[in-house]
Amino acid sequence: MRSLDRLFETSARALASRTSRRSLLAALGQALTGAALLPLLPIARGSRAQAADARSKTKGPESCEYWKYCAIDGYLCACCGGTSTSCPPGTGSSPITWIGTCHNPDDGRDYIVSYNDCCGKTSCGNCSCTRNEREKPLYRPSRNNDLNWCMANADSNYHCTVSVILGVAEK
Ligand code: ABN
Repeated sequence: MRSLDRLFETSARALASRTSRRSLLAALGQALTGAALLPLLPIARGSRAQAADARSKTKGPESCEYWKYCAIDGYLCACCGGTSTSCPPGTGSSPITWIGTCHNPDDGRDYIVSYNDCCGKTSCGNCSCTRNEREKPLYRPSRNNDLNWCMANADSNYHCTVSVILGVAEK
């Protein structure tokens, strides 16, 4: 047991003679700085960016849950070769439309949105989306959106619907 004590004492003294207080403080400082910088490593930021990307895909222009579609009734043009604001090639926008007011959760504002039908081809059939917020039943025809807004076009075939922001709704 005494020889074990002596062994530890000798090695502790040898280490103390080789290590200064300054080098001990420097090592401690490096360890603390490293720990503080850990959350900034790209791995952490990458995983957060991936989660945001996945969220935007489920609630983006090809999803019926997208905020701009709150009063839509039709096929989403974003799933039919167009975008949420432009008609697919070979179709034209209806001049008469349905108007809604939708809340944008990203900036907390309400926007006036026009739902134009795209006309000139038969029904697209992709991404059917019927939300119709604040719509009234069919017996109030002027407040009902279950209409083919292509009725005034030369080719009244309905293909899909776009949603165009007209402005911010004033309170
Ligand atoms: N506004 C889209 C639509 C077209 C035809 C019939 C009902 C709704």
